[in-house]
Amino acid sequence: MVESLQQPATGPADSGEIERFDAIIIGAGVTGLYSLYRMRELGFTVQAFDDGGGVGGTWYWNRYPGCRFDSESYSYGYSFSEELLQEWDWKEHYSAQPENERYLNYVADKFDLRKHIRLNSRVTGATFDEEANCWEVRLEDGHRARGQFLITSVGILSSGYVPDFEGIHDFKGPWCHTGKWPAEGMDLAGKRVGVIGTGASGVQLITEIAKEVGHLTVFQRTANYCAPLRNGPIDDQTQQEIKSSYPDIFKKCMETPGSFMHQFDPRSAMSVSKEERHALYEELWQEGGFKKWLSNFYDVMLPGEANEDYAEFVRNKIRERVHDPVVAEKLVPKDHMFGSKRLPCESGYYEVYNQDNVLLVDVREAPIERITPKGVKTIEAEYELDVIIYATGFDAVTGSLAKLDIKGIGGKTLKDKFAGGPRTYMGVSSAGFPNLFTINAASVGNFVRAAEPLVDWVSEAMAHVRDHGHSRITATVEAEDAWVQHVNEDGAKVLRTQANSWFVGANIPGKARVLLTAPDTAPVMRAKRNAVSANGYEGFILE
Ligand code: NA7
Repeated sequence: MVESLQQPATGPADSGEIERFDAIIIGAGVTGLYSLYRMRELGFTVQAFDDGGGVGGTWYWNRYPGCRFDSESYSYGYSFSEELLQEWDWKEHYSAQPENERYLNYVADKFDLRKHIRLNSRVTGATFDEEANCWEVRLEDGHRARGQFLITSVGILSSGYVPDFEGIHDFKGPWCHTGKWPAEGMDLAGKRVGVIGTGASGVQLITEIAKEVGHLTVFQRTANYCAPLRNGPIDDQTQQEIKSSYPDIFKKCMETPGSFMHQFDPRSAMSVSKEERHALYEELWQEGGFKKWLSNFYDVMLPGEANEDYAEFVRNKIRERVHDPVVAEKLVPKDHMFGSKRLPCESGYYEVYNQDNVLLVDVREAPIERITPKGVKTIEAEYELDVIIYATGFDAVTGSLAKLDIKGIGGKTLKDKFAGGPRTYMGVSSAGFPNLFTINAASVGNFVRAAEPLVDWVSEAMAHVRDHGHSRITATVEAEDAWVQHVNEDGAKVLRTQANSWFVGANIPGKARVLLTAPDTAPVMRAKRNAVSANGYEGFILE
C-alpha cells in the first residue's frame, strides 16, 4: 500500500528555467494541502515543494508501528468541504497512520492538488529579492522558483532529533528515528530491539512492537503520564451519527482552548468533595482519548493542589497495572506536573512491562555513555541489541525553519534571528522577512482545526495585499517586540512551560528555552488575528 502512494517528482524537468508563481508553499502535509486549495480558490497561482515521496507530511514520514491520532479522527479531518466530510468514512475513533495517509492522498486527488505539488523536492534555501519583491526558492536538485509569497507549512514536529551519542555510527545493526521510519518497514520479529525515548511516539511504538520482538529494552529518561486511548472501530450507525453531527463537532472544537472536542468542567476540583472529584476522575478515565485531560475540572490544568491531586490519581492507575513494584515506580512520573508535557495516549503500554522479554532501563539513573557496535552502553552496563530505534523527538517549530536557510532583507537569515527563540508577530510574520508566512510557527492544538482558520487568515491577507495594489506585507518591529514580550510573559504562566519538553525547546541541547508557540487559546488567537485584519492589518507594514 505504502509503495503505491509514493510518486516521482512531478513538475517540469529541471531546465535551469525559473518557474514563477504567486505563492510558493513549502510542505505538502496537512497545512500545505489546505494552503494550496485555499490560495488557488482565491485566484493565486501556487506551487508546493515537498521532500517526501508522497503527500501527507507528518502522516507520510511517521510510519512507525502504532502511530495514530490521539484526537478523535472526525475532529481532525478538514471541514472545508461538506462533500468530503460525507464521502470519507473514518474506520476507527483514533485513526492510524496508514488511514491518515490515505485520507490526505484522497484529499489531494479529490481537489486536484497534485498538479501543484512537486514531490521528492527538498527546498534548501529561499532569498527575498528586494527589487522584485518576491522570494526565490532553491531546491537541492538545482531547481529554482519564484513567488511573491512564501508559506512555510513545514510542520511543528518535522525535524527529527537524534542525540549526538558518541559512537552512534559504530552500531552494526539497523537503526532509525521514528519520524523517518523506512517505507519498506523494519524487520523486528524475534529481534533484540532497543527503544530510546518514551514520549508520545515511543509509547505508541513500544506497545505495538512488544507484540513481535524477541526482546525489548526501553531506555527511559523521564517517565510520562500516559492515559488509555480506548480506541475502537466505528460501526455503521455511529458513522451516520458522526456524519450528521459534523457542524456540532466543529462548533465544539472551535470553542475549546486547544480546538479539541473536549470542554473543561467549569468547577474547581477542590470545590467538590473527594468522592465527587474521584467519581469524575474515574468516569473520565473510562472515556476515550484526551477527555481525561481536557474535560477534567478546569484547575487540573493549572499549577496547584488540583493538579497534584489528579497527578496522584494517574500515578496510582500506573501502579495498578505494573506487576513489579520496582518497575512500576520507575514508570511513575514524579518530576513534573500532570499536563505540563503532552499526554501520550496508550493501548496497553504499561502491560508491556509485565512481559518477561521486556526490560526498562532508567537512563536518568544510569545515563547512556555511548553507542557501541553491539548496542547501547550506559554508565552501568552494555545492552546488546540487533536494532536501535530513536524515539527521541523533534527540534520543534524552529528546527525545520532553520534548515531552510531563509534570507530576508539585507541577507539576514531567519535562523540567526530565531536563535534565541522565534521572533514573530502572532507566529505568522517576522520583521525583515516580507511576504513570508511562517504558518508552522502559528499552529498548535488539534492540528487541522487550528490550521484551517490560520490558513484562511493568511490567504485573505495575501488577497488583501494583491487587491489593494501592494507588493509587500511585513510585521512591524514594534508589533513583533510586543508579541515576543507577550509570549515570554504570558507563556511563563501556562502549564506547558513548566516542564522540559519540545514545547519550550528544552529537549534540544543548547536550544533557547522559550515557548515556541502562542500562549493564547485557539479562540483568543483567532480573535486576535481577526481584529488585526479588521483594523487594516494593524501591526503590519503594507507597501
Ligand atoms: P518527545 O515527546 O519529545 O519525546 C522524546 C523522548 O526521547 C523523551 O522521552 C525524551 O526524554 C527522550 N530523549 C530525548 N533525548 C534523549 C537522550 N539524550 N537520552 C535519553 N532519552 C532521550 O517526542 P515524541 O516524538 O515522542 O513526541 C513528539 C510529539 O509528536 C508529541 O508531543 C505528539 O504531539 C506527536 P525526556 O522526556 O526529554 O527526558
